[in-house]
Amino acid sequence: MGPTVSVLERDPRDDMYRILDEDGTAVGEVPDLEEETLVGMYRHMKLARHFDKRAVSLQRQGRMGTYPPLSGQEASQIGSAYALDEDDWMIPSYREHGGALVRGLPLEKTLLYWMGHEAGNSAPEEANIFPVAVPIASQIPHATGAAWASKLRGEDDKAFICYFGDGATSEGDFHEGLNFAGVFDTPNVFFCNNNQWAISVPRERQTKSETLAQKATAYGFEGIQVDGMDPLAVYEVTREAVEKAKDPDEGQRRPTMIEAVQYRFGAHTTADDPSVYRDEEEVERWRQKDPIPRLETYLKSEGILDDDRIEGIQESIEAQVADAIDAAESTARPTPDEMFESAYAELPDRLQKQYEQFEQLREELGDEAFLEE
Ligand SMILES: Cc1ncc(C[n+]2csc(CCOP(=O)(O)OP(=O)(O)O)c2C)c(N)n1
Ligand SMILES: [Mg+2]
Repeated sequence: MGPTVSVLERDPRDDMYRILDEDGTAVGEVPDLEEETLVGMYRHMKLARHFDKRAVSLQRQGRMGTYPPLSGQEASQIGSAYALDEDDWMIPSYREHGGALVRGLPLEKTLLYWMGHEAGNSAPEEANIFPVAVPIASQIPHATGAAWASKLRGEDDKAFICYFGDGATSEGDFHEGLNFAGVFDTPNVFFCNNNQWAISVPRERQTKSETLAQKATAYGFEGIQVDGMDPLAVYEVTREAVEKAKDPDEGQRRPTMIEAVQYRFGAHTTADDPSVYRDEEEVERWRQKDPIPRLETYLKSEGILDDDRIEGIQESIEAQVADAIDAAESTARPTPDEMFESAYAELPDRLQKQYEQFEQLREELGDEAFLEE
């Protein structure tokens, strides 16, 4: 049971919605979840954090091409993914490996993707997840379109949650996607990960609006700002938004925009050096809000977790990540012609010609000639 007054009906410029404060004390109504579900959330957050650490290390050792770290963003990813029903759809950006894992995308696939394998892009069918979208905001109109298609089919049992960053709100695709969703009243949840930075561009340079959430008002539906480092608050607002998308009350609009206020602790990707544009002091300030110790303290204070169980969880996630790395690294490396295989069902003439030319060069020069020194 959620609060009696929908949290979504708050003014998006009010203080952001929060359930756990920064030291893990409950300051709002805790969602009525089974203890094991709460432990599951905690485990997934720890797993995402450990995976992240190992993935950055693999990239540094030359065992992976590039990688976008998620540390700091676990509460938003895991809290929102836990709020979805099985038939809902997730439309991610490129940093959503934690949320994707909850949906059933194995860690091995995420590793394969960033190692350059096409196989990393094919999710298990039952996971209901779109492929990674790298062009900023391009996934937003796709999410609106998919939700609209579902509505036109009269399905009424699926919500479509779309993730994007603060930087994406400056793109035309953001406006088009949300405007269309408002007009056609599509079953969407637009989940903005406001992590304060778009690579080196700070949030203040994206918009003069006081909040990003209030942009929803212009599109005619609700927007809410939530503490994105509080997994319980993220769960609650996403749950309400998902329910409303599928089953709105009289006079309610289906779409919602959630602005989850958070911080990425690491670099934008392994190709970025954040020390050139932000102070260590700022990072330290946000580290005080770390979602993992916050949930851990709360669960311990409720007697749901103790040190022994935490140790067991840590051991099991380390083994799980090690297995995923072994599986990914023992997959045969992709062959160069795979580049041409999956973008089109039938290659357009232009690409067919490039493909033939490429094959000819491979035959003449050998694959070694294409490798970097
Ligand atoms: C259309 C487009 N323009 C530029 C880029 C290069 N680029 C990659 S990530 C990024 C910043 C995105 O910031 P934000 O939307 O806040 O997402 P975050 O990575 O912080 O989650 C940019 C400009 C891109 N991928 N696509
Ligand atoms: Mg950002």
